[in-house]
Amino acid sequence: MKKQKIAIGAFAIVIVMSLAAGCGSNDKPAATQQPAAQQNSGHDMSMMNMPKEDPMPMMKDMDKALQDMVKQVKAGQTMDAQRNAAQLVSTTDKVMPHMMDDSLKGQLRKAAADIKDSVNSGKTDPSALEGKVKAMQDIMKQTTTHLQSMSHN
Ligand SMILES: [Cu+2]
Repeated sequence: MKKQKIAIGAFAIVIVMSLAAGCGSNDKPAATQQPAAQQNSGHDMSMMNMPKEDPMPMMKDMDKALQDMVKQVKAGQTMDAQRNAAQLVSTTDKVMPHMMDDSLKGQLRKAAADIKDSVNSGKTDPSALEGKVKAMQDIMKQTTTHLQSMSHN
């Protein structure tokens, strides 16, 4: 009986220790990464007050929202299409602080807003939307190229 209790006690200590170690190892990389990121952001990033995050996944989210939205408009799923149109605009807003080309920013913002307005009007003609989607995709391509010209650590 006593031996069993000791064994359980020892087992519990091992679990607690491994949990503590797990937490510690999770904290450490985050703590050591931050000063490194600040050092690397000595040029454009700090000047522009950019959020310390990679905008490339945002471009992927934007592309996905756009593609899903097109499918939903074609399928007559208006509510879902409107949700993705809103998503499209909000990802655009997230990417904005990373862009340093005001003209391109304006184009991107306008293209996303045009699509959202069109989808929100409820009577979206898929063929009319096609032109706006093509314009958006073209601007997104330019944005990706623009963002790749900067370093994001
Ligand atoms: Cu940036």
